Amino acid sequence: MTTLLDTLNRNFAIKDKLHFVEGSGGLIIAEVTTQHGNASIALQGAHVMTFTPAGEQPVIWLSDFAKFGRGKSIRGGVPVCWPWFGPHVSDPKLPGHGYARTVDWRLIQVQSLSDDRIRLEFELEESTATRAQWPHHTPVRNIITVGRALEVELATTNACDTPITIGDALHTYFKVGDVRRITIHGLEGCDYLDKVDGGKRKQQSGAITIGQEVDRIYLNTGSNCEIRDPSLQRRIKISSSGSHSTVVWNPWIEKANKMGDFGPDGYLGMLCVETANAAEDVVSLAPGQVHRLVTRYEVAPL
Ligand code: TA6
Repeated sequence: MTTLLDTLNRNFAIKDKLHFVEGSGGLIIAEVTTQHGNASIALQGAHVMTFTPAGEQPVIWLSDFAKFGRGKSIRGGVPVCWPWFGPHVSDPKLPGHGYARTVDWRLIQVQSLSDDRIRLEFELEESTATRAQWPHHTPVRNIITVGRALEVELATTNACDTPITIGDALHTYFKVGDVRRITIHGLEGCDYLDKVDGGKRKQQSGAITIGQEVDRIYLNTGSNCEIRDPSLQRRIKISSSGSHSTVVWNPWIEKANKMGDFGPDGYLGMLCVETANAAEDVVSLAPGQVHRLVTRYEVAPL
């Protein structure tokens, strides 16, 4: 019996660059190897799990205590939040951050690009289960390019004959040496909703530091950001387009323990800086319109 794994390796594998394996929890994983950087991507959720540039520490954080399984969200990597961000606007029974990250995506094409980059394009597989949560025809693709930098593009098409409102995010977990020592630059002066303080609207003064639970939606900003990490002696440069919000999150001790898949002190080694359209920044797509949420991660010396 030909398995999906056999079919993927027959149709898309590239010697020494791309192959597919069965990972924990029965998830199918694309393993990408280039001279400039390596990555692993679960087909479920088109979920980048790891990204490590050549000669560097991993850029993307994946919890050592992450739980893997069909229909389960993964603690770490680049979860795709779509077609809403956070709790569903009216139905609390629907999954937080939408369903995209826990359903199957189909691999549409693989390209071997110049300077040894590899690009994989996935499309969410609609089903009765997804249509029950989202009765609109809005095909969505996730296009992931692996090289010295990691590029992710979430492209939504409104194939309906009426306008559709989408909330989305690339909910990226970055690996840091010690979250208490990092600073985040690029959001100075921006308004944000402080979810740790009742959602109050505040304004950012100076660089962002993390010394307690932080859960903020920075609004009306398409700014590029930078994480400066003195422990790992590096900067992570985050550039984006098609994004009007940036979410900054670290659960700190109590929330991380409650979530149960960070492990002891896991919170110290991670930081989420999410390229998003959330809260008042959700996007309205006219019929036929394509919305592209794009982000790019690259490391540089501090
Ligand atoms: O993006 C920050 C956030 O909305 C936090 O409030 C927290 O819920 C986090 O996402 C993780 O959510 P998850 O559903 O992945 O556990």
